[in-house]
Amino acid sequence: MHQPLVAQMHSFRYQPGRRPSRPRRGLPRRTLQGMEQVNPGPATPASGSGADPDPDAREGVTAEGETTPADQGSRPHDPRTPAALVELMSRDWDTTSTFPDHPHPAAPRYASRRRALSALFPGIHLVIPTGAPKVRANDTEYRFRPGSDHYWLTGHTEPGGVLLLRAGAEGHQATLYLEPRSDRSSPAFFTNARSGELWVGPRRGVPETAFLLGVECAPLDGLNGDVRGLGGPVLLLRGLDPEVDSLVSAPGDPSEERRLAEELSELRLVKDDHEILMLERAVEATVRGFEDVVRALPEAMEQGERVVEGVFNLRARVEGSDVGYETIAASGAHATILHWSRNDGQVRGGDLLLLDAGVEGDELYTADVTRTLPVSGRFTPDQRRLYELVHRAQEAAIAEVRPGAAFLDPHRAAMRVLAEGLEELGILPVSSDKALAEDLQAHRRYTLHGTSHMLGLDVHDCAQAREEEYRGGRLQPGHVLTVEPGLYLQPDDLTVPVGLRGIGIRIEDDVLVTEDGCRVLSRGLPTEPDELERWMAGLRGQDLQLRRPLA
Ligand SMILES: [Mn+2]
Repeated sequence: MHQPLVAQMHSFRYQPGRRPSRPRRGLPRRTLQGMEQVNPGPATPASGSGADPDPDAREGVTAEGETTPADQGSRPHDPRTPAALVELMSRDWDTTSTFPDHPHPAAPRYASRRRALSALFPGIHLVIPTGAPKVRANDTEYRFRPGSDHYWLTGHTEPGGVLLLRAGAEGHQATLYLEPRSDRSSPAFFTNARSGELWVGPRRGVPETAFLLGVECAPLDGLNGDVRGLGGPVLLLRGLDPEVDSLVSAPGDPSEERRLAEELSELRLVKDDHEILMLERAVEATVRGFEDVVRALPEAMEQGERVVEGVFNLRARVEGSDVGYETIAASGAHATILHWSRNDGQVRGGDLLLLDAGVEGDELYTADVTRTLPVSGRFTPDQRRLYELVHRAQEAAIAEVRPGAAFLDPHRAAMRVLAEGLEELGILPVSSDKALAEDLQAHRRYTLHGTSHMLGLDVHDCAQAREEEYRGGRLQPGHVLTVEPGLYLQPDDLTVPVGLRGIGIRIEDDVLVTEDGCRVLSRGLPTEPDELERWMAGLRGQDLQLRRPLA
């Protein structure tokens, strides 16, 4: 039986009819009737009210022997369910169908992606899981986010799904395995807190998903037998769902299995028109999130970086699925810490606030944008000098983005500008030419990271693509990448003039490679320093406006 890992843990820990009992010390406990009674132990049958000494027990709850066997997914604090209640709950529901009205408009696109993958692996069965829910603490989980490759191939969004592409004489036959509905046709709809529809809301079932997404679907519990029954080689996208991982043994040569992840990443490098539209929408929502943050700066100066994160993330929930990655709300010297996402510091009037954040839209494509803002609305002369240097580096990098350019050309252009600027500031210990040499890279003490990565369903998209197709490859129309040079002068760096220490600046835009050059998708947020100050001044005094602008 295949179940997501967490479900398996539940069923392992809490067997039907056997609630784990708390440690008992055998001391007399007061019953409801005020009688002293020695703990009767879990095997003692209850006999009317007051007989069960468990304070969690409620009136009407009967002995363990009468507990429904369908309570898989119940937690220790849930009341036990008598058979009579199961019977009562199981009848008198309106059975009007909730079948989808029409197939998903993107269904043909998912099918053609599966065909493209199929063509690369003739005669090899492919297994692509979406992943299981992840535990946050105890019995609470993070909100589920589908695995990007699985989603890209199916459009399926529910946890635990597995796509099987069965190799045959004429390509692959696709089957999407998913958990059937836990609807009112079985008591689990109210006894299973993990998947019962009274607890988690209606889900899409097997026939509904097959109709909606245009792919053959089957119940998840058939996966195990079907995978074991496959003849011939099987490749699995490993690391997403531990239980599926255990179904397929790794091939002797690990590069065989890696090839599946590589090919998927490489197929996702060039975005189609719809993907570009989704990225544009995510960027537009992100622009509004940055506007929200500027409006909230007075509050942030009272309550700190948490306000910045919270306000941006509110926009992400209002307009999309979530944030595409942990928001970085880094004020003052926190801006020199690349992945500052604790966001629990202060925001002071003279600080620069580095905000690196992206809305992930309803179809899971994410923006990834950074602006570095003077909290007061005006740069100090030192801040402006450094900001202008990073801005020049970013302009030089964007000028290199065009079809046929090396992926690293924008990075090299940005590093040249930054190294020369650091030399002029007297910070580099050697000349910029020497610093830029492959065997030294001295400027990187202050620039730290690469300038670009691909962007799409994942913030660091297509991460498994081979070197020669990505980092060492050439840009093509339909690539979407970030351009994000930064300068980070650590507060404790003795090579930096005292007045410049603790300043961190990054400017990041999302850029689409077009037929003849590029288009900056995030132009809605200014980067030039005077424009940035004017943009901030224009938002000053405005209240938060959560409504989406009318299209
Ligand atoms: Mn980025």
